[in-house]
Amino acid sequence: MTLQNLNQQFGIPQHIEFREGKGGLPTAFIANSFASASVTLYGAHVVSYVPHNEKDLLWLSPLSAFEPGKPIRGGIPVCFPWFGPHPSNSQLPVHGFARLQNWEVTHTSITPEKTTKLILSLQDNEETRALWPFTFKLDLEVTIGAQLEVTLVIHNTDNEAISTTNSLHTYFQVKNLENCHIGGLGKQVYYDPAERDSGLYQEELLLHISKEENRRYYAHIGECVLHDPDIQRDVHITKSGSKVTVVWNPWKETVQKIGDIANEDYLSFVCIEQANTYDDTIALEPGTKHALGLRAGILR
Ligand code: TA6
Repeated sequence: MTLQNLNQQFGIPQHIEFREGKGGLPTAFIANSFASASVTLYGAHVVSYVPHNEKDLLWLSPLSAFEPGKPIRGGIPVCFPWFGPHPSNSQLPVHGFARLQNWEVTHTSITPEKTTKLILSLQDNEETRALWPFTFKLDLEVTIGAQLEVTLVIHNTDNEAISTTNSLHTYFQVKNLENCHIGGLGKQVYYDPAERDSGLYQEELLLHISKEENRRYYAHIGECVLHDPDIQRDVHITKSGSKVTVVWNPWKETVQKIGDIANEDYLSFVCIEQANTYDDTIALEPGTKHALGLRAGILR
């Protein structure tokens, strides 16, 4: 659909407009009395969410590609139908194909609370069926208000049961990660892939990151709070439909192997991801669905 058609069918004056964004990608630009945000149709990728008078909650790498076939680095990548490397075929795209597909706009509206809602959808196609032989439909529902709300709804439209791991791989922006703490993960158990996913225990209440971390808290359903003292803000992050929370930062050595993150930028973000993986793999019978939700906002 052309940008003109998108605006005719789904544009809402003073709320949502479709324009070319970075790399010329068709992008939904949302602005209302609470915040502004942008979402690319490629990947259904929320690339920015800026509450009024605040800095962006999300981090977007200045070195990110914005071109079909490559994932966007930052914002909220949608990982589906597998999280991380494919379990048996390392040739297949890491974190699945959803972030590499063009999604369609299927709904826009103003809610009774005057927030703005956008739904992007993806159905199986020849390319996805070559990688994963099932029919499915995904809806990514994004609501922009005083908080950012994102829900990934996975519909099994196949005649067979499907099984998927997935995540909202959210990159939060911070001023300097060395000064930040994450609350809500104390006294929790986690796996670390570098330790062969052996179970580890976080004794301390606040997590302070001072090295590469890839913690998969596999029984965590509660809130996380990202404390950023340098900009005096606490970002509250809650979720639904997920029992796994992942905290990832590559730190100064591994970042040098990642082409689309500048070496010094590892201190500008931390990923706090809402995931379904390990024992929380989602099995869906034909005709059923699962919703994975994220809500993030600033409380002072
Ligand atoms: O969720 C953490 C993780 O799986 C890490 O292992 C790291 O590879 C990261 O995601 C980024 O993956 P990407 O494919 O976007 O480079």
